[in-house]
Amino acid sequence: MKRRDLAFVAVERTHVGRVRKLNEDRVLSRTALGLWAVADGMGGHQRGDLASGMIVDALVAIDPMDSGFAFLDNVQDVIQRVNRTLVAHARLSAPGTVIGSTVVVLLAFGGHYACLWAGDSRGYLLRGGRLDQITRDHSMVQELIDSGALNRADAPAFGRSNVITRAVGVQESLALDLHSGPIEGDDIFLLCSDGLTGMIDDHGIADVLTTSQSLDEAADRLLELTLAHGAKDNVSFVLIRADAAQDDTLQRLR
Ligand SMILES: [Mn+2]
Repeated sequence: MKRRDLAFVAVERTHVGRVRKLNEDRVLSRTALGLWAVADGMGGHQRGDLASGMIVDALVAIDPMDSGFAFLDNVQDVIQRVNRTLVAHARLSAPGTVIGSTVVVLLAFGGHYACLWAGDSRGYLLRGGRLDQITRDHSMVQELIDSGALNRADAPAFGRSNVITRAVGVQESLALDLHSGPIEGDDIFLLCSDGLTGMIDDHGIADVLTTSQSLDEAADRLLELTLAHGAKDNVSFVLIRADAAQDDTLQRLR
């Protein structure tokens, strides 16, 4: 079997939006390492940008690993360490202080991906023209949908759409969810904060991704569309495309 090498291209955008004064979202793009992330500091909480910034800073410091397992382990450790630091920090602050952030991370290693998350920042995969959400929100809305108390169709109109049930920095023990699988050539991954998905539905996102000529164009259009819809929240995302190297290119390189 021929070995297919993958190369990645990524673009990212982060914008304060049209209503908020502070951008508490942070994005990370370390394409050479195969590591990308979006963190959304929790609005309404004190120092949300501190929490999202700490997550990204910790991921910036990760060294290359020689196995996918070690890589994933390391990323999980780093986020758990930030969680402990934030929880300890909050304890030293005024009672009731929470310094939290959502996180969604994508790792690529040896032709496989792993997506880790906590909260309602999402990961999507566009493959063969079809967009699938590869994360599951840790939110009140998602829990109500899962329990059958709320129809998915009614979810956008549901008032407490911003209430999340899991985040980094909120509880002593943090469970990060994980979704993983093989990467195929032309796969496009999207990591985003809820400032994007709160303004554009999955069909709208898929339409932009499937009709843009480049990742840059897709990113520009996603941001423009979000702003045109009112951008009530900070909006941040990373688009990552996997390109399969051509066999003849590999031949020449060898
Ligand atoms: Mn948000």
